[in-house]
Amino acid sequence: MPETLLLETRDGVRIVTLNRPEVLNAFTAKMGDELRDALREAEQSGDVRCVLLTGAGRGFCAGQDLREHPPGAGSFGELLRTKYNRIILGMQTMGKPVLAAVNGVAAGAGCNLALAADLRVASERASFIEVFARIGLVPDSGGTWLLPRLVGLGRALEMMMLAEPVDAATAERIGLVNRVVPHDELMTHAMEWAVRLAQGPTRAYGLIKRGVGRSLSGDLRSALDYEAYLQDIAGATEDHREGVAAFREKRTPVFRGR
Ligand code: LHQ
Repeated sequence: MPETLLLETRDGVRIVTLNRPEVLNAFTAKMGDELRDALREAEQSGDVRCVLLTGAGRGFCAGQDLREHPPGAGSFGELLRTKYNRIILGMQTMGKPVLAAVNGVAAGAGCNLALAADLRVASERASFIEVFARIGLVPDSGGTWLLPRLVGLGRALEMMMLAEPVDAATAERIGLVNRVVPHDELMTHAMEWAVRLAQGPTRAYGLIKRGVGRSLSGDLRSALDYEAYLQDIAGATEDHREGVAAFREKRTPVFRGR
């Protein structure tokens, strides 16, 4: 049993709750290891077809626990390479959808953790802070790559340099989150999407992630080639056959993630 996370599986959704609410779920090395393991396990588990990441208490995640890793305590680069980077890549390369239910403040690496999810549903109490410059650091955990792609260069640099909180309504307006919902309804709304995704064509979702991830750093010709390659894989899945059969029979498809 992890010490810093709560894990639950419902309707094909693995709910991963960061659970250090007294410090707004700030990251320790232990939490980094446990989250990496939880993501790996979710990826491998046949019972899981969607991951939902959220935080306990009033915060989503306040980034690195500054008490555990004060200035001079060791190499930041090493900490990033061995903990954070693996989590971010684990989420982005997982062949299953990852949804973040952002319940409160998401700061520093915690903000970028939310950005590394495929979709974000936010409480109206959520806020996003690329807090790094406040303490003389640069955004890490994928922030420099993810944020400009989500909100554009100008807004990304504003968030990174001024390091001010972006409230939920603004986050929705600039495309930082997909939906904002009343705080008390956050998990209901997030689970609606998560269950829908868990019942979807999992292999196709994984291939969509690969295609979009690759296209962001290539040209149109390469994207077209890669789409053709991915479509051969998707076209050979059981879910594709089921989708077409359901269309012909005028019924709802039953996808099995195969
Ligand atoms: C915390 C933390 C925290 C410990 C709140 N640590 N206790 C990666 C690798 C290598 C090196 C460095 O960095 C990284 C990535 C990073 O993430 S760097 C960025 C680290 N994070 C921050 O700088 C954020 C620090 N926190 C804040 O600025 C505020 O707490 C925010 C704006 C998140 C929320 O403000 P409030 O809502 O006013 O809450 P609060 O400040 O009162 O926090 C509540 C408690 O949580 C408080 O404890 P206390 O015992 O006083 O009640 C805070 O000390 C604690 N806490 N963040 N990162």
